[in-house]
Amino acid sequence: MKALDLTLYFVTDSTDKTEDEFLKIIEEACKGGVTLVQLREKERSGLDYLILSQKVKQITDSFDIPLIIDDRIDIAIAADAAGVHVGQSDIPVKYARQILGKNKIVGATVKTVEQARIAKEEGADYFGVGAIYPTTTKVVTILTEVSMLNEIFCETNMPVAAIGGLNQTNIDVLYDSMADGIAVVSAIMKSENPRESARALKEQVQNNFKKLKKASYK
Ligand code: TZP
Ligand code: MG
Repeated sequence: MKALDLTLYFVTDSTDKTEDEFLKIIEEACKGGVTLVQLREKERSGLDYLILSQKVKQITDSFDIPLIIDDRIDIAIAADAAGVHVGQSDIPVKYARQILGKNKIVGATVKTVEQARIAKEEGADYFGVGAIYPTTTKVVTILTEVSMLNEIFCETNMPVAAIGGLNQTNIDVLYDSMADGIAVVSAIMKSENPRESARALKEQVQNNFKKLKKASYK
């Protein structure tokens, strides 16, 4: 398994895009330097999800970027993705880990310290915490404070990606946080120039996030 890097986690949404447009955005995002890609599809049949994930994996593989599949362990296995991301109403981390084995990535959405402790104990590799800001992406979520993200990190010492409504104009709220990076949909997916948006976001995170700044001093 390639080392997990949450600096700029691109979560995709193919809504309102042709397949060509969608795949092109993923390629551009990879060129811009995203460090992890998650294919997040809510409406597709198993077959469609699998075929799309195979196409996306061809792209991410060519940049050596791990591909995570949202919700569906079966699709992650069939596509030989790097792992899966599960929420609180998906298959619990315990079973995802059991099914996927120790060499795949299992990410979990957590909003409380209790959820984080359980997910860690069950074998999660990282947490997604949010929504930090309201989001226009279709998701059932509630706002989660940066202070909660910090608490989750302090109580579990796990890698944490902040998510929800994040873009270049508002991620300063995370500069002093314990986040290892950001997960974004719209900031890249809806950008006029996904490559440049990815590049600029990554630079901003690397230069300003407390944990990443420290890492680069080593
Ligand atoms: N989980 C919490 S917020 C969110 C998910 C999947 C959507 C984030 O999308 P955007 O467009 O970056 O706000
Ligand atoms: Mg889910």
